[in-house]
Amino acid sequence: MGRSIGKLGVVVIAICVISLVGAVDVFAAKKRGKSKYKTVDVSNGAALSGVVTLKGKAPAVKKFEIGKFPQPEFCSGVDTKDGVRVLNDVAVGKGNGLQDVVVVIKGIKEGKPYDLKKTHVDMDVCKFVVTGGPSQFVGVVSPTVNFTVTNKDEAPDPKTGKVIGVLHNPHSFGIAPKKNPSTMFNLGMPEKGQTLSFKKDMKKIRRAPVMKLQCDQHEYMQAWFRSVRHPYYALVGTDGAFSIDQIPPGKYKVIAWHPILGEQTQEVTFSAGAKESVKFEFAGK
Ligand SMILES: [Cu+2]
Repeated sequence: MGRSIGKLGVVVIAICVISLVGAVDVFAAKKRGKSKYKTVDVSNGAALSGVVTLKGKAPAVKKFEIGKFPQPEFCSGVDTKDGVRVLNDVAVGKGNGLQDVVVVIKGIKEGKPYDLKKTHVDMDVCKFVVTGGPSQFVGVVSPTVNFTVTNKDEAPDPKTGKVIGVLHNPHSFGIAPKKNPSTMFNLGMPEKGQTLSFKKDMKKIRRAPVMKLQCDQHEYMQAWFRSVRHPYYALVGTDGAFSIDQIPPGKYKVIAWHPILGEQTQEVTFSAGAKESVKFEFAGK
């Protein structure tokens, strides 16, 4: 029975397998190509400037009893009063400027160079500090860009008095609309000076536009990130203002995203060399 396939059968099966592997390969390449950004010369590009503001009062700050979490003495070194650690996750600056907002022009496939090298976060006095500015609470991530975290904390051990590293446990979640948050990485970091790199895990952000970072030891340690695939984004300054240049002419959706207040979209048409401006206003209480 086993011999009944014969030589012709083996050849046919081999051809089928080769074609199938080839087809999968072509499909994967197409998929990769679709999301890949290309650098090209942008002559006479357009520019966008704008401001993001909050109308009304900011929601109340989040409060945490510092004594409920490990190393309360050391961790009360920042943002803490009378035993209460404060997380100000809707911060407003000059002229009601809303801080910690990422503005992204969507759908640009080619244009000016994209030079995001990495995203780095320090854990400093039990606080996530997003480096590179202007926000320390919000940053950007990309599926192809490394994400690194450094633990800068040490404190006396409550039992022995010996100075040891403060254990932090950075835990990140990919957050997509209508889906439950899913873990991207989750690792304990007990040593001062320890740096971990999460490059592979960042690929998971392809399925979610937003990443939340929290510490499983200290709930008040939180930071947020928006996924970007090209250089046409900006983080607003402490006054809520931003600008983006060298935009290839075209009609695009511009989004303003705040981790707590959500997302707004406006459509903007850019002609060559034009200077456009937009205003985003989020509603407070
Ligand atoms: Cu921690």
